[in-house]
Amino acid sequence: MTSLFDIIGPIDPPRETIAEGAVLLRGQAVSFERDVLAALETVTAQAPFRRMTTPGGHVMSVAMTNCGAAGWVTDRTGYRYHAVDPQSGRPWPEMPPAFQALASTAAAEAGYGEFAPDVCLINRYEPGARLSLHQDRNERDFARPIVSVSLGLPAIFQFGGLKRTDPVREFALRHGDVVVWGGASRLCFHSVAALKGGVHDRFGRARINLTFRGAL
Ligand code: MD6
Ligand code: FE
Repeated sequence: MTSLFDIIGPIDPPRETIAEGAVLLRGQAVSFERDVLAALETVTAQAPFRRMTTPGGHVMSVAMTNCGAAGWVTDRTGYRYHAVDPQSGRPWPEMPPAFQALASTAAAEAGYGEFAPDVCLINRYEPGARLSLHQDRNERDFARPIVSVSLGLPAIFQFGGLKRTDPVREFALRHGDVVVWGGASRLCFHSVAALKGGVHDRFGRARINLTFRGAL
């Protein structure tokens, strides 16, 4: 028998603590969507998405760009934040006001007041793209949270512990969901499973993830 659950899909709580210091806010970005999409177009016109190379020599399946005072980059020499886009030789585009508003509103909602990010790393996943297990540890201090916004196609986010071998829990992140992540879980290992196919009505065959950081 078909239940209402089969028709409308899973019902998630609007707010879920996924680990100590990490909060998942369902749909938090939806009301910012129009302005964020317009700002994203401005940023990517100046600093297009590109697939970077890891220090180990692999070309990443996720395409990336940045805005803000610096950008996260990787090449054969390592991972780092850099004030200049290596592709254009110019500073990264400024952080759009709509991005700042979304990040600080979500951080405050999650209990991290006064969060003013200086960097936004923008990830684009097309079907098959994935992000392998990693920690975010290129930022100067780990006291500040990261605000992570999911737009477009859904993805499975895998969240582990402080050791690479710790078990992971999985969370479906859908359009508009925001994870605010800091405190005791700031250095937890995490990954994104290979994106499934599909078409989103505004973002097409892609998932866009914005991660706002205090990096400098
Ligand atoms: C993504 N996110 O969701 C990849 N890192 O596409 C991350 O790697 C990430 O969401 C640190 C904090 C939050 C994140
Ligand atoms: Fe990460």
